[in-house]
Amino acid sequence: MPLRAEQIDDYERDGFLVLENFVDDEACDRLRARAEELVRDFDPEGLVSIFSTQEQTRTSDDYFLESGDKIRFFFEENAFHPDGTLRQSKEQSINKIGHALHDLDPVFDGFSRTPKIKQLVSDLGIDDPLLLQSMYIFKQPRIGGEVTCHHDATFLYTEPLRLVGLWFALEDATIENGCLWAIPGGHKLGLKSRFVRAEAGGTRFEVIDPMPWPEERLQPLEVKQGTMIVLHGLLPHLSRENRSSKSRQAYTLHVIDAAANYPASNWLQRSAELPLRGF
Ligand SMILES: O=C(O)CCC(=O)C(=O)O
Repeated sequence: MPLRAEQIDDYERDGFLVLENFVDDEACDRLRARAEELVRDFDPEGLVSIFSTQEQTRTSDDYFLESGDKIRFFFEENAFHPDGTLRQSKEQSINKIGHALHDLDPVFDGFSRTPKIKQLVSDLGIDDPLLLQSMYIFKQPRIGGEVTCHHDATFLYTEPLRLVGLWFALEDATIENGCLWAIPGGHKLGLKSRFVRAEAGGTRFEVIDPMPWPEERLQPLEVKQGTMIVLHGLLPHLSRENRSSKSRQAYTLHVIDAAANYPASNWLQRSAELPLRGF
């Protein structure tokens, strides 16, 4: 069903849209089960690539930089004891899987490429969509890390900016287990920074506007499983730590418009073997 005019107005005013019951429980369960299988089959031997948006330089290793067209696993920052052993089971230590699940895994492909999502993206004015990035985010019980305030355009910049983030709640998301928070209307504040590949290797932030985010304007987006939150590429949002005993699993998909330029300086790049595709 196409978006109603008032929903498009809300999206343009607030920079986000909360669509309850967008996916059914069966689809959520299927995706959760597939993620569980992928983690079960993942052998972490020799790999300690810890993801934290607080300290991006740490992740500027090849494993992260080459993950744009792969299925790769990133640990929670607090997953390890000082001696390098895991605090919790492997299954409860992974922060996220990224960044090409939607192109490389049939179950994720099927979840991501539906007529309903295609219609929604078209309603939001993305005429020639390309599915750029996917992430499965676990927000693990007790050690689920904070994602500091940012907008997605910092990481997935296009000229002009044509970026939509789709965030699917695969479990109920509450303040307690680390739901999203967003600044309504904050997408009108303009681009703050870009996360780019550094000339000397690795990555760096290119700061455009050093003003801090008006975090006092953040509002929690507590949602039920099956809800999809649409995020404008410039919308400031975050999620806090999860200290609760429940995970808060979510799947995100980022869509750009083929008509916009995707700079070679963006951190996330694809090899010629796996070009971006639409729906
Ligand atoms: O799911 C989360 O905790 C944060 C996700 C997020 O901010 C993003 O994907 O940009």
